[in-house]
Amino acid sequence: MTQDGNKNEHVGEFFAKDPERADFEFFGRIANSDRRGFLRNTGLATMAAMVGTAIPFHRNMPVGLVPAAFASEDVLVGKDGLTLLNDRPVNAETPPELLDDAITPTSRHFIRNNGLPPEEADPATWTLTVDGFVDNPMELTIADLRAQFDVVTMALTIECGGNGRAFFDPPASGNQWTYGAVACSEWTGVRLKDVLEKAGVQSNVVYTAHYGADGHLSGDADKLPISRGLPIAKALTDNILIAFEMNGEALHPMNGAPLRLVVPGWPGSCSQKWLRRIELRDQVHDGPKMTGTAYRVPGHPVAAGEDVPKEDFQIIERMPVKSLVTFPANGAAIGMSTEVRGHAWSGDRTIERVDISVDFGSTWVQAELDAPVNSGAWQNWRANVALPVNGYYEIWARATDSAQEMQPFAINWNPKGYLNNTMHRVGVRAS
Ligand SMILES: Nc1nc2c(c(=O)[nH]1)N[C@H]1C(S)=C(S)[C@@H](COP(=O)(O)O)O[C@H]1N2
Ligand SMILES: [Mo]
Repeated sequence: MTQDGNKNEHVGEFFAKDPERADFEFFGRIANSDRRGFLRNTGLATMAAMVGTAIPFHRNMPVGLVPAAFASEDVLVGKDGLTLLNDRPVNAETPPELLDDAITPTSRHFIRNNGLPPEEADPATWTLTVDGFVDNPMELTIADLRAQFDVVTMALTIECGGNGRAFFDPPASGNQWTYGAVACSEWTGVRLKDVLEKAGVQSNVVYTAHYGADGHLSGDADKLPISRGLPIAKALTDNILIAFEMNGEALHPMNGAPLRLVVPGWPGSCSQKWLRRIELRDQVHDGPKMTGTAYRVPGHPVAAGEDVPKEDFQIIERMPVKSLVTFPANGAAIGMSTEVRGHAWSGDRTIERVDISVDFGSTWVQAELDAPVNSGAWQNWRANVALPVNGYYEIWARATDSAQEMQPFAINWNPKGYLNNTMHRVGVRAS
């Protein structure tokens, strides 16, 4: 698999091709002389999550052994039905029909890794450093966070900036996400704002910088895979969490255990996983994947395929208005009358309406739309559609947000394939 491979690969196939490498990539397991290799920490937790329970005899498992449970099912990376886009680093997305729940179960939350998850992720000894231009630099354990700040639970939407990249023409390099690099789980943690205020934000601060514990793909310990930040005004809004629980349980190892940021409505890359340090800076952060063309788009519309000078690129802030049809599934056979449902979201805004068409956009019906359960959560919608005669239909969904921005029909092309918020189309056969 190449970095920008189009081919989807299931974990079983990956193990079949090169079992020892697969074992290392997924579980960090390296064979010793008798082909045994200990599964430790994250690796063991990942495998246990993948099979759904503890593995009492894991010490006896030969390296490269395909757990039989994976071979027969579409099970991926501790997850349920995710599509693997890349194995190094591990990137996997969720088919839209598996995102039907109002709150995304952990097993269906996508995975976007830029590097290698840390080996050691012990919540008891993990610390978070807050430093830079602050009055009181702090080093906090997770127990300190729980004891010193309000602990809150919020449903928050994370969408990768590159979700929908697969549909750009000419194609853009990077993970070929289709629809499923988005999720809205329930996160428990403390507000970033409360922690920054306790540290004392100095008047010259303009940006945060986030540092995680994951390793660079090169193995070079001095290199970070990704370190991004936020304008300080955004960092001080009250729906950004430093989270230590996901859906009422410890974070999944691939989703940043034991501690991560969750910044709803902005590119997922702002939500640093395996969070070790937040630094306050007197200039815009310039860490890996903050500069050049990473998570940046031209500040003006460009023609498809156009060469854009580097200086025209600007950092992506809020994610645009978007919706997903989660029922029925693309390709489904349905009855003549069906409920259609899904979610809609727009960074830093609310959704005002969702319209559905079953006749290629000629006519639209307005869906019933729920308010967000809290600021930063996606909104659920549903509509009943009755179809006139047997045949093939496309269900289109189009969300409009509180600033009257509407999802486009055609992609606004950009060189790296970010921010694709075109309408979701689902093909069905009705009889
Ligand atoms: N430390 C660290 N944090 C990270 C990343 C990463 O590679 N390393 N990937 C980012 C990107 S690009 C996205 S889209 C989200 C994805 O979160 P998830 O893997 O929990 O779905 O995590 C972000 N946080
Ligand atoms: Mo991302």
